[in-house]
Amino acid sequence: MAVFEGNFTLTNNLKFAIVIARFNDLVTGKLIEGCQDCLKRHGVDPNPQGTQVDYIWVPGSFEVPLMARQAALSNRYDAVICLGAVIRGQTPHFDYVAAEVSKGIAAASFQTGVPVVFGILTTDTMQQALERAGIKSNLGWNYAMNALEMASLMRQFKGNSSAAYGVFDENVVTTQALPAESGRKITGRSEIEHQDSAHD
Ligand code: INI
Repeated sequence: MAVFEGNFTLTNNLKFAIVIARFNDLVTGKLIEGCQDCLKRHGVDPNPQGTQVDYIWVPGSFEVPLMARQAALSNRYDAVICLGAVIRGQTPHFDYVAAEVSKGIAAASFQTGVPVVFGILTTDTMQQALERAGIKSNLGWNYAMNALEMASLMRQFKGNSSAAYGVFDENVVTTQALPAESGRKITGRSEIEHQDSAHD
């Protein structure tokens, strides 16, 4: 038997997408800085002109899951980091937006087999959000750590022939009925990749 565990050192080949909501960009801009700082200190080049990190901007947190899923399906990234800030004080829609974005991000990860990190702050006030985005601590750093760990864990798991990766992945995909719009039954990872590349 084996133990699988992510590490934070073999990072120079890892690739990430960061999907960021513009809404509350005072907060999300700070989360990006925390992410970049963490990635850089662990050997990942966060430069958008470089080869390791792409940045995808969307209007608000509600739109994050769609682009996270697209990024995961593109087969370009080891992990996707989602950044947003949903603040209760600003809208009666808080509960709807917060619920949809959390469900959507979980679905994007399960459906694609790619780690998708939930980096959406849900707070009562702007003050609380800012405290988590740099004033007290910066959770952007933690989200990047989660992405590094999951990216390296997935690489190890896929690379180990004794791990039942294909069976595991096939179960996840078929039970999540992905993607509904295709009208085709998806039976495994290779077919998802094939289907996605047809849209590129
Ligand atoms: N989007 C956020 O990211 N955070 C919020 O706090 C927020 N509020 O307060 O409404 C918000 N709304 C926009 C939403 O995410 C969508 O962009 C919009 O509804 C269009 O689909």
